[in-house]
Amino acid sequence: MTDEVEIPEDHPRYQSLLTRHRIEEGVEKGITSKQGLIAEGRGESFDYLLGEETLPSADAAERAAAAQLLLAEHAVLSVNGNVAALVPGETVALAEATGADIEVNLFGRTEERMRAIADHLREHGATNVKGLAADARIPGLEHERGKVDEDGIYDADVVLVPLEDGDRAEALGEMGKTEIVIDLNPLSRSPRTAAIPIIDNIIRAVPNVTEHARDLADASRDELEAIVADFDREAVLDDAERAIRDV
Ligand code: PTJ
Repeated sequence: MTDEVEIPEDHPRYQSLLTRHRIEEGVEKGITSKQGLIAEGRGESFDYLLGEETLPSADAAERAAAAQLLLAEHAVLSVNGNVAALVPGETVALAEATGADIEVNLFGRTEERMRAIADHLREHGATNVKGLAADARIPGLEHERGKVDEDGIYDADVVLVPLEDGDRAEALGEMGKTEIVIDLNPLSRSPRTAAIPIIDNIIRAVPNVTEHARDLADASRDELEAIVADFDREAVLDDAERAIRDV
């Protein structure tokens, strides 16, 4: 157990320290992998360069993501050890706002971590957590990493894959899924292969996609399709890269 850390809310890097603390707790609870700590450090450095705020271009991506999730026949939100530690309740809220399923899908899959994450999500209000059946495979990925549920990610037409490694993002893309990727690094392979890349911290991105989904709840299919059609993925990637270069 770590000592309980009291982070004063007026600390200039409050959000970043809180995020770090949640990841640390995730590791202690057996939810987050040690590699997840490294991923967090990488993400933090990009967030710092992006000004630790949602760029207007990322907000546009978050609105397009909401529209795409609402249009989906079967949307699935993929949850790994970092996502579970950082935004468990927020992920449940997004699933409720869009009618999406939640599936635990791990890079470093072990049955213990799968169970710990599913329990953690249930504690945060999830009623149906997929990923434990593991009765289907993502083609092209070796055994453990490729395990998915047949009635979950395997069947989905739209998948939200936050903080994903490039191989799996590519393999899911090759299965014909429409991918929404959340990743702070605009140069990373996963957002570069996504139909909708969201270059933002997951802590800000998931609640904002939910807010857009609630706002679009009564929109017609035509309106939702227009939002997706007008979305410019290249502009989002270029804008984030420019923001980092112009720091
Ligand atoms: O829980 P598991 O076993 O599925 O493992 C998950 C990790 C994240 C360890 C695994 O997928 C991995 O190794 O990922 P990578 O290749 O390190 O990529 C993680 C990406 O997420 C990097 O590009 C980071 O910049 C980005 N990232 C890290 N923290 C955040 C983030 N993006 C958005 N919000 C964050 N808070």
